[in-house]
Amino acid sequence: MLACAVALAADAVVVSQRNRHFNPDHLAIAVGTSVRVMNDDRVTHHIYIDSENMRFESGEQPVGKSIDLRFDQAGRFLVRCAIHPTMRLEVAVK
Ligand SMILES: [Cu+2]
Repeated sequence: MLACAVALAADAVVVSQRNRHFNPDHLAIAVGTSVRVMNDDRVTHHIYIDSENMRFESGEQPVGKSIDLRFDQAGRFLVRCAIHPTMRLEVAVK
């Protein structure tokens, strides 16, 4: 079972951006997990996290570009897009 837990933590989780939504838009992951956010949309995105214990800013994320986010702290984080304010990806890390 330990090997299984380690494999889970090391696996990259992939989130797609399509039609100006994150899919999936909720994640529950272990501390240390990387999340790859892939722009499968037809428009540029610009993702950011602005929380007390994690700040991130992707800059322009053109179509086809992926961004890797690594969550090293437990907590709940909201990934948003600076261009499309309705885009929300909730990430629960524990
Ligand atoms: Cu966007």
